[in-house]
Amino acid sequence: MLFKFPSPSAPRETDVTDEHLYFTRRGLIGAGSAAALLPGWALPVRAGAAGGVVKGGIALRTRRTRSLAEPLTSLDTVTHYNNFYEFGTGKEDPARLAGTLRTRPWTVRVDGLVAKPRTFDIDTLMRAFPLEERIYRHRCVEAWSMVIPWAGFPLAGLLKQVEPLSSARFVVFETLRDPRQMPGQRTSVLQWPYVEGLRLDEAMHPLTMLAVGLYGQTLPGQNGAPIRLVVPWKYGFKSIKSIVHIRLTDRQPPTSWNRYGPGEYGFYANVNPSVSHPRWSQARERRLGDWFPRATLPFNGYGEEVAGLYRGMDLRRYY
Ligand SMILES: Nc1nc2c(c(=O)[nH]1)N[C@H]1C(S)=C(S)[C@@H](COP(=O)(O)O)O[C@H]1N2
Ligand SMILES: [Mo]
Repeated sequence: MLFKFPSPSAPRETDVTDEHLYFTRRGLIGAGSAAALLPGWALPVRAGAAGGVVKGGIALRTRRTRSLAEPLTSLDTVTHYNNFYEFGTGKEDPARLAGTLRTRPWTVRVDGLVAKPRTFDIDTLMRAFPLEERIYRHRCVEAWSMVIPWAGFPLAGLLKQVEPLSSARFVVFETLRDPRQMPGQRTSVLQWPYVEGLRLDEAMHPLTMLAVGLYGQTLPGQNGAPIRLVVPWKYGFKSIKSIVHIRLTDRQPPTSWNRYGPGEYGFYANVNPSVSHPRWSQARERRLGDWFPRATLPFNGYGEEVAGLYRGMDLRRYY
């Protein structure tokens, strides 16, 4: 499927809220209306953003289980302002270059300290777990943020199926490594494959999800097709894309950005306005599409649900 977007000069609908707009228009997605996907009020962040395409999107059946009373970031921004170093270090590189990523066939191996290691086919996974739509804040360590309607399922459901052993304490995630499909892997800007990790209790938390879609469609390549992690109270770099391997272990694993800059990017990476990055403050952020910065919230606003995971820990030390 190929979507073309209306130009930014198309009429804006400021008389309805974003959610209302999205969810009423959503009904039109099945009918193939491109306009159905674009909140018309959103300010483009790209100069002269005259449209763009998302290739290969397929409408997903989801049940909305979590919402936010904040405007959504436009689909155009969500799919054209990305970090995915396998496809270049520029924000617009992934949208341009991720077309070479082949997402079928695709399997996710889940093994390590589990009673029942398994290899899941992506289509089996998408059928096995009821897909939920969850609107989450998404906050990059670079101090920009978005609000995204993800489609996916809790990671806990998948982990329960493989039966973690009592010795398992951490979960390791790995992105596909294939320099033929991922041109950025022909450079050594990061060590490949991209790896990430969570403590097992963080991985089992009900907010932690594996996303297979956004805006009611399957994930575009640039956003981590066909399956990526979403941990809304952590900086965006924890949300590893295009996952092929999940492994349970008893030791805190290395992570790509921590390897790259141990003094700059910690293992925990919880959004924390009071712990600055060594080169810039984390107290504020710019919501893409907004003019003015806003205050960053502890745990990205999810503190009520997740602060208990870190009780008694010095979050300046475990950043
Ligand atoms: N495999 C892989 N996953 C990745 C990255 C990457 O370079 N490679 N970048 C991370 C960073 S820094 C961010 S902010 C988010 C961006 O997700 P988005 O492009 O969908 O907004 O993806 C994360 N996941
Ligand atoms: Mo990021």
